Amino acid sequence: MSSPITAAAAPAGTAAAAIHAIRTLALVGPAAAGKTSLAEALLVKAGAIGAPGSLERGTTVSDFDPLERKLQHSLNSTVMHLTHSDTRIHLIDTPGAADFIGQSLPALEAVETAAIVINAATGVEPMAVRMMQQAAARHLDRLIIVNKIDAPGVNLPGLLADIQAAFGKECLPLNLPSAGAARVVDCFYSKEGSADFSSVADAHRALVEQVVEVDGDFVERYLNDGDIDASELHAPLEEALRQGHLIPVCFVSARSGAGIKELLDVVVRLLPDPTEGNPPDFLRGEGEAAQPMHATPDPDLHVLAQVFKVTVDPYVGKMGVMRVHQGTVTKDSLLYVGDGRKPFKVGHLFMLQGKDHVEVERAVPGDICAVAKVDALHFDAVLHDAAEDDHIHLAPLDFPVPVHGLAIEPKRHGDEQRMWEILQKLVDEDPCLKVEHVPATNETIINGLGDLHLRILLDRLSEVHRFEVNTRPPKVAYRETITGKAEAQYRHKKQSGGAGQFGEVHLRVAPRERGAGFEFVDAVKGGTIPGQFMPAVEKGVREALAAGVIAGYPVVDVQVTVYDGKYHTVDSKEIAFVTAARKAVIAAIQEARPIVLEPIVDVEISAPEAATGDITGDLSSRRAQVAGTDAQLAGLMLVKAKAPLAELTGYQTRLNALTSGQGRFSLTLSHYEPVPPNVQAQLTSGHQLKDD
Ligand SMILES: Nc1nc2c(ncn2[C@@H]2O[C@H](COP(=O)(O)OP(=O)(O)O)[C@@H](O)[C@H]2O)c(=O)[nH]1
Ligand SMILES: [Mg+2]
Repeated sequence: MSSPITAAAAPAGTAAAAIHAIRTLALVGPAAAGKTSLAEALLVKAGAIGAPGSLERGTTVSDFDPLERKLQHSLNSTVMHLTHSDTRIHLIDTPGAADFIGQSLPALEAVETAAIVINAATGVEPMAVRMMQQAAARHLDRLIIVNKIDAPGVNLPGLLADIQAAFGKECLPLNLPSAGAARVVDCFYSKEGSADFSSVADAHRALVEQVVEVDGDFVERYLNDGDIDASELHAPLEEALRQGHLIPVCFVSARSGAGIKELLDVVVRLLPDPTEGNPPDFLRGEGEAAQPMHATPDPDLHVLAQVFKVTVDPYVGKMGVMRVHQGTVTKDSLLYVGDGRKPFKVGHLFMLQGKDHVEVERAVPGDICAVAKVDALHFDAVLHDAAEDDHIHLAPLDFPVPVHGLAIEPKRHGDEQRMWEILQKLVDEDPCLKVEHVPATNETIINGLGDLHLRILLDRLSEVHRFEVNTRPPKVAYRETITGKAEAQYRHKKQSGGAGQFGEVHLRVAPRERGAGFEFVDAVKGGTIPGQFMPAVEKGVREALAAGVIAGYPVVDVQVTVYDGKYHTVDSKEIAFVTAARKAVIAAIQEARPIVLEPIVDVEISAPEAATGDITGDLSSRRAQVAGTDAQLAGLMLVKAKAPLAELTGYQTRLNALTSGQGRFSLTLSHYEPVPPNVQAQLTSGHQLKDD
């Protein structure tokens, strides 16, 4: 079946040649590896900016946000571009802290190559491992950049061995540090030169042998001739990168400038253009029925672009940053947002240089550009110019589920609506932030990935939006259930003036399996409650269960069987049966050995090995069951446990104290369990049923 997206549309143009002169690169990896500094060094070397800015003064192209300046940390991804050897390079700098992975992961949707930046001074860190895995899962070409080779006391040969141990033997240097890391020497095109360790000849041979392996003909030639000139290896090299059969390693110092020019050359000469990477996994259709679909990096086809970043500025409005995968976007383009029925006109098209916008005429496949003031834009939206094409989307990213909750309310009464609107904007910018209203506890909860994540959100509320809020730990979403069976009946009878109210309900309650939910059974025989009143009976039962009986939390996992009752031809009204059913079920539950259930979560704590004993000891005092510990890279230990969520209020503060701020943890809901008797006594004491 031919679709308008894949059928040729616009007349053939000349932009095709331009596509081969585009490269896209995301700088990912741990915080403080020097990604932002590296981006700045690359921009300066290529002449895109005059002089390097200063991280300390907040004048770098990336890290321009006032909060980034205050914290000296990237919090957002930043899009930049430069030109080197007539090739346009789109660069995305990303934050390294795990709490901001909602900003760094989407960068992988916009590029052919993920550059994992490793800090030579601290070695292979967990974030490098995580991003390496995520990039592999997206079938991206991968490049390792070892930064800070100038730093005192670094052991670069040891680090290279660690990199190969962590990511495989396919991690091979394209260049080697030389002259005491003052510069680097190429070992792909050349076979000689002197390096600080290893040898250029050995590194060259290792590279060529790895590259030819993807093509039998080249293997044969190599075996016959003993060498193949690097200039002939372009095609197999691209293939090796696509297959992950080669992960090149480059050495640089963003500070001294060593290896920066060489890195630009590598990007232009060896990294894939938009036609040479693995095509992104687009899907067409919904759910199970979705079919894989290929975007073709051809400027003359219909437009297919994907929004991987949204910013909502209080003054400029909503801006969507997109990667063009197919077709050509111009200021005159009419683009549909996903399944939307009304296209918007692009109007102004920008390329970004950090916070600065440069207006451009067109963007072709491989380009990263932005449109502003389009409210319908949202993270992950696919933009296209064929009205008939529906449900095109990229395979979703593997975002962690945010469960660090904080209850939030406006300082000023009556500002609830405005708070909700501002929160919605912040949530729009970060796929790992969620805001929800929890009816069970009547709270607005913001959920993020960690303490820092939420702290930044609150800073933004007050500093950017000038909105003051109160926060507190969210109430724990306890539940109630029963452990025995019971029966009860209730007659509701009221005589007021002329018409009366009459309804009588007899029912039984029985426990159901945990997680089985609520079941309502109508076992009335002989019309003692006429069928027309059964919905009212069920409504009364549901109302009572939702409001809770012994502690004010929803009652779950019960079966309620209504088996008898009485009615009155004149005075029976729906409202009478609602009330009778509510009172009957409350009475029955009170007799059925009711208990309170609490959420139990799976906790995973990553912390320095030395703190393991303190952490497990502390967990035990929180009624947790430690399930095990796993050694991780770089002296870290992963502790897994199951714990009552109620015991983890403010846990990050405690973990910080136990690990000098090094510990991180994540939570996921496991199941519900009865609370211990003393906790139950606490939760039920003073609870009063609402009477009417
Ligand atoms: N010695 C040395 N320090 C560097 C280098 N690159 C960055 N830094 C420093 O490392 C720290 C973190 O840099 P930054 O660019 O913010 O790292 P990011 O978190 O990965 O973006 C800053 O203090 C930089 O000055 C380098 O090549 N050598
Ligand atoms: Mg940074």
